Amino acid sequence: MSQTNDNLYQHFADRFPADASAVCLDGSDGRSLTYGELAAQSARYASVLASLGVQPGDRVAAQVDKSLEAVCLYLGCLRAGAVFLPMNTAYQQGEVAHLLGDARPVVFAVRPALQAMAREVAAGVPGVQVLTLGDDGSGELAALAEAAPTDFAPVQRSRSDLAAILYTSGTTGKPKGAMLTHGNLLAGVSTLHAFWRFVPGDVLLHVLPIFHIHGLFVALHCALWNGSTIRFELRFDATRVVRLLPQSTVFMGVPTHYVRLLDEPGFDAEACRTMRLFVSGSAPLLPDTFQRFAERTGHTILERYGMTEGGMFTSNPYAGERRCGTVGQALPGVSVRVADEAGNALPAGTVGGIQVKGANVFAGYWQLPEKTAEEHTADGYFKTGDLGVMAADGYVNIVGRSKDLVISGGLNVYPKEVEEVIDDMPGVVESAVIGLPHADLGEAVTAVVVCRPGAAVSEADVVAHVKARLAGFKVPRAVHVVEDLPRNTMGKVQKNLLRAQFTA
Ligand code: MLC
Ligand code: AMP
Repeated sequence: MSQTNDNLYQHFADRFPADASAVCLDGSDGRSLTYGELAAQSARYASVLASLGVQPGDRVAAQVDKSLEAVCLYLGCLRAGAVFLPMNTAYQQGEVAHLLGDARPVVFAVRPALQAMAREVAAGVPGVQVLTLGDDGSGELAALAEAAPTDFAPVQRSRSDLAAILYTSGTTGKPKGAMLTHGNLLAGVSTLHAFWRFVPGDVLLHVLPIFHIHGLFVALHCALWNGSTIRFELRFDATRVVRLLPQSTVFMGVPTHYVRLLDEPGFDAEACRTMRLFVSGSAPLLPDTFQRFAERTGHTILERYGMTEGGMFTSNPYAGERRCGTVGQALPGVSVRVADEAGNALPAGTVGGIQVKGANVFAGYWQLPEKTAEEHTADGYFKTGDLGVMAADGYVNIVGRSKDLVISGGLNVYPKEVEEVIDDMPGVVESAVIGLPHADLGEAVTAVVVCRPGAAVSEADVVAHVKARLAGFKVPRAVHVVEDLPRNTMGKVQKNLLRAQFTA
């Protein structure tokens, strides 16, 4: 009996439109790919990876711009049975070095402009081959793909085989690799596709980066599963979005996108006349944004909640009440509970840790079995680090985080990582990094710094120092120099007091 192939690509391909000339990716740079071309191009990338020695289970890292090629490389990885490791294009040398050293990829695809840096980093990582990939069909990988065959049978994969590793930071400041299997991604996309009622003819307006789960595993996957046309915006531009909405039916974004759309004069019910769904997530959607959006457009944003370690956990309903300030109820197939540390579910209305379990929840942290065990309860629930309250009818409110985390424009910034960089500056004794309310970004990274007596460390010095070492979105938007940091009797810095002191 032949074995089912649970390679995620095979499942996508089984659902691609019968008409191979149907448009899949319609890029904002004027380039596009039909479903037939997507199948042929991703086969070429799979062939190239195999010819470079990539075996099933090997990692393939990519720090490339959002592009048609980036999607084909991703799908090529799946087809070749490789494990895809996407990186934020804003990551600096030190951040890239950690990921490469930890994941040990066989191939590292990089933007042509950054190849010198990539090659320098890769020189310290045995076995990695660096190849360039531009966003316009240029680069070494694209040239190899050009000459490769357009057929490649997807490598046999079971649901428990790894499909991707996405790095996510933690309280230790060092990013850990969340391992996602073909089965995790299949469970995620099939649930969301049904729950959000995708229909033939849906057109997704895609504005998110594709190196995080929101843009890659939520938005792109749902559209591919549906065989939809994707208006593929290489960057978010609110004015363009308003222009493209009348040719689209579904939009997914972070709250900052919605705040910026509301600032657009032409954004109204007429611009949204063909739309059937607006989804928000990755950061809290403020009630003010939710309400103003409804008044302006007549649409109620559907807020959902999830995490790199498992995709989506809860969602407001498609047809029922989309309750403002909540992230909805557990998705089908996902168990969500609000519990104490020991894993005892708490009564409705009580604040506790949000814990989740389901086929979409990850397979653990790459080569960190102890950390994986620490983050799970004895009965197999993953501890998200988010604090919430569940109502009697299952709607969840996220009320805070037990993890020390700032979310800026939908991107996570772990204070510890920024503090370590600032503390290394000559003249600095210590620092505390906090998130303060910000109208556009939700939260703004803010540093509070204690200097050595007589040392002159300015805001500009701190900003320049961090900017040279970490991705731009982690750079403090404001720096306050203080005499000392408030501490509790245990010696722990009281960040709540700092937040209160510096909130305008
Ligand atoms: C960019 N910059 C940011 C920033 N994004 N600063 C703080 N926070 C951010 N999020 C800085 C850059 O470093 C640069 O600084 C300047 O802003 C302009 O850069 P840009 O690239 O032109 O910015 P812009 O296009 O305005 O980007 C804003 C944004 C983007 C909101 C469109 O950040 C974005 O796409 N966010 C979505 C992230 C996302 O996909 N999150 C999902 C993660 S998955 P300088 O100094 O160089 O000028 C997840 C799970 C889940 O969370 O539930 O979904
Ligand atoms: P990441 O680790 O980048 O995947 O980010 C996941 C985190 O984003 C979660 O643990 C939450 O803290 C936060 N998050 C995602 N969706 C929402 C939401 N709708 N409301 C509030 N926080 C959210």
